[in-house]
Amino acid sequence: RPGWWQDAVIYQVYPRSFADGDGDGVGDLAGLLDRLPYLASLGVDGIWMTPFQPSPQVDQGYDVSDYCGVDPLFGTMEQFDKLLEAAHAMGLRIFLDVVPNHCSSEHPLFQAAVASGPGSPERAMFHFENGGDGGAPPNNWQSVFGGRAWSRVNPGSDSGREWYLHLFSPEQPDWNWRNPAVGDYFEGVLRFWFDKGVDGLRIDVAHALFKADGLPDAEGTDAVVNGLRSNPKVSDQEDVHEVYRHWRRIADSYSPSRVLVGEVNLAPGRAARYTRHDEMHQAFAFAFVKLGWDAAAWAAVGTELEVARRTHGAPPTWALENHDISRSVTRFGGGERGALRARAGLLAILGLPGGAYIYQGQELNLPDVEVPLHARADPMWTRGGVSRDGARVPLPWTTAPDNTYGFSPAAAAQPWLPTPASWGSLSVEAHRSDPGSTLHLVTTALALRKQLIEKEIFSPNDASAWHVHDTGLLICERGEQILLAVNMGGEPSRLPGGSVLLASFPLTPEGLLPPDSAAWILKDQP
Ligand code: TEU
Repeated sequence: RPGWWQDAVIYQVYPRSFADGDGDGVGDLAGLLDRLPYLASLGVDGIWMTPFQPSPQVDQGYDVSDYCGVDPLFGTMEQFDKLLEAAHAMGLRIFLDVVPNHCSSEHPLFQAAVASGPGSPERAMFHFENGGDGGAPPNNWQSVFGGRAWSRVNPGSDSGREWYLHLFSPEQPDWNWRNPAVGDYFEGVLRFWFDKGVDGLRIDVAHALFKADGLPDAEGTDAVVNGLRSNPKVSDQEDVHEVYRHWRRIADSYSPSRVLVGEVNLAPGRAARYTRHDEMHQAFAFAFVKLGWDAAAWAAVGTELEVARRTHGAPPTWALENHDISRSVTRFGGGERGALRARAGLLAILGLPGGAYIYQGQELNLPDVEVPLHARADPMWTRGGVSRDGARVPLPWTTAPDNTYGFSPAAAAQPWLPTPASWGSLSVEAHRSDPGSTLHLVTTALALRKQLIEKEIFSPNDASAWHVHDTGLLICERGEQILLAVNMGGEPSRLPGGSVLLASFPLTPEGLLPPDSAAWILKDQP
């Protein structure tokens, strides 16, 4: 179907926490292959896999040392080929993560850059700069994970005035995109995976590849608050768009159905510029991903996204969760109420016009886990920031009272992050046996969504108009025929006229929408 991605639903797989095939406590390709039928039965259009390429795993694979391989921790290239074939046979598309802003400090090109010294072609592929007097770094930029964005090349040596740039941890040196050799290198990476038949690529920190010319200091507080979003010197530089125009031509040269989706962590108006007709196909609606349970904020951001859509043409790409943020159950207040809200929020985004991404475990309404300090693995935490581990705990598949809950084949295995005692009751098995579960709601919503798309009641280019009623009822009018309602107020709420197609929680006997619930409504036709 032309433009299939515009209203596709993609399921994000975080391989190390999805399913463990070999029993070492870390998820892998074999585990994922085994569980593909589960993903097909959900009714999603495809999956996005976060990195499984060879990596020292300092940032759980976002420190890549070989862009065209498979880390033995996750399996082999033969297994990947098999996975791709099996997914395609089930009608599931496969998206992979490409990390073009930085690599691992163990990447052969960075190793060669360090070994070869100033002036070498390898050095020119990264940002090596001389610092100032008295051990001052080249500028005042801060790393997203905390501390400065520069590390010494030879900390021990007296002549060591040289530094290299890393927006994330020191083990993740930034590529220098002003050097065309870097573009050539990544063109090879794109072609490698597209040649294999991969359907889409998710582009990590897509807005940050180019740094301001001359690497000037950031002004005022820009440098010290979270490096990326707020430091205009390292983000959203105009030159980056030429890269995506080029990548779009590469994707199109394979087929008009190959997709690029950007992790563009910018305000809606700026992020939408990355999805102009000749650039990427999608960019996550980040402004939305960060929202709490707040009707006015949803309406304001929804309206901004609608303005951006009208200006740049591409429908938004909705998500409420990913592996970097607190899970929606927890963000929306936690406990029973957080669970109701997360389920309502998910139903709402699945009804909005555009594409949607579901993060693994969202269909099980998993909350954040309070991971014990000694078990935390996130480099953001190690370097003084918040821990993202709580949203990365291995999925519970069964109610088996061991510590893996069906994640690992061996009951004795220790999952790489410990699972809490509540995990069994949140497992796929538990959801399957409960007709009112979130898993059933998601499956029903995805099937209904497909029907509404077929009947052209849902079109990805539908306009949306957002309102908040005094009662805290959020309404999104979608196109001509649909209303999406989310009750973010404290009382059961009357709904605008129409028939309720699907609700996240049963209506009251009076036909009111209970608090913390959402509904898809087909308007009464005049
Ligand atoms: O995330 C980019 C990014 O901006 C995040 O680090 C974000 O600022 C942070 O998680 C706070 O929410 C991508 C990946 O999704 C993330 O897992 C990686 O750690 C990061 O890039 C570096 O590759």
